[in-house]
Amino acid sequence: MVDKNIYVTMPTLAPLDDVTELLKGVWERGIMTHNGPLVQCFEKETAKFLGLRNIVSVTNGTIAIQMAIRALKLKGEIITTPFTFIATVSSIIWEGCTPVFVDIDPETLNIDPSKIEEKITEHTCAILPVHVFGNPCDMESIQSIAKRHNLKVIYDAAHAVGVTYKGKSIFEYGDISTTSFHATKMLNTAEGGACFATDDDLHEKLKRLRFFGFDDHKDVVDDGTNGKMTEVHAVIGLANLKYLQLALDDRKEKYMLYKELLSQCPSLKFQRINGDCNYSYFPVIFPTEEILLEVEHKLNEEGIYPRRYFYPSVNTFTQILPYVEMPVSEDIAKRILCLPLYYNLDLCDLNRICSMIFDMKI
Ligand code: T4K
Repeated sequence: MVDKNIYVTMPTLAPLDDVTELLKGVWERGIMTHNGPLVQCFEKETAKFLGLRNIVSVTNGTIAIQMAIRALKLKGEIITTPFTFIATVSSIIWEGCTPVFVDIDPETLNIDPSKIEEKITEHTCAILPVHVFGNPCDMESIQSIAKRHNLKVIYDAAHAVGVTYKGKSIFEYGDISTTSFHATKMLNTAEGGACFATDDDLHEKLKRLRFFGFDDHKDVVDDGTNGKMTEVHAVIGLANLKYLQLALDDRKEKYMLYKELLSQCPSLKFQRINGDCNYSYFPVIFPTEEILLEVEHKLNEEGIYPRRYFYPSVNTFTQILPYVEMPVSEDIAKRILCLPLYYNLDLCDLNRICSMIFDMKI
């Protein structure tokens, strides 16, 4: 049954024939996992596309963050943003560290570097910012704060596949960057993710960590986990990788069209992009939560389902964390809505969504 509703996103999928062709090889070899040939090929081809040397593919973007924390042997407080998906923060907690929130910049929606130093204590071991919606953080400021205080930096780049910053891949900044290849991301392996270390020893360590901590001789030399990507996920990734540039170009075109059309509504605000972006989401900031809810309701009536990424602000999850006020993040979280944006989104539907919002005269 074909679902005619329009959701916030849909995976960009290669033609099924591309996938079955690759799957045949998996069936013939019978190698399903444990760093098989297609996982290695996926890593090589993805690294080539992104202009990178080091990539360690893993099972998802959450385990990628956990492995990064473990690889850097972090203990104590990790400074992060409250305007993110819960996985950023739960990974910190799962690794036995304490998340310490720093509020965001209301324009870029990324962590506000001018507020980081006041949160640094003798227990702070790292900064873990997020490139929210693929928008690069102010990495110069973050790196210089980290250097001054001898802190590690992990960038949660779950949204940032394909983003470059100052001429190189965004994954080449900090000590480690992590990403997600979840079905909803720019490049998807259904479930999947990766770690990108800027140091070769760390890269080798991450490879061991994803494989129970084994070295090449099957000695356990690190405190590892099971983070291995399977051959089937690598098949999906390899097939989709061929269409990544097409998807990136398409996404940018649609983002720009949305922005042009919605700029006619003077009260709407958009994320300020810091240089390059992959335009993986189209977030709109409404003047009030009431107006957002009215727009959401009207779109829902037409079978259109935008999403409130990220709502509520993560610092308000009091079941798992003590509440600390984060006024900017809490305010933005209430007023932000991501409109449908994906490769198969029909331009007529995009125009229709914009007209519906425009007609509300907000
Ligand atoms: N860091 C950040 C900053 C993140 O945003 C995320 C994940 C992570 C870390 C962790 O990475 P992973 O461990 O997930 O690899 C989604 C994703 O599950 C999650 O990956 C993502 N961020 C988060 C922002 O969004 P939901 O709750 O929106 O998923 P769901 O099922 O409601 O899907 C949204 C829409 O996408 C649906 O309305 C329809 C469409 N869809 C979804 C799936 C799963 C499809 O068309 N096909 C599908 O298979 O979480």
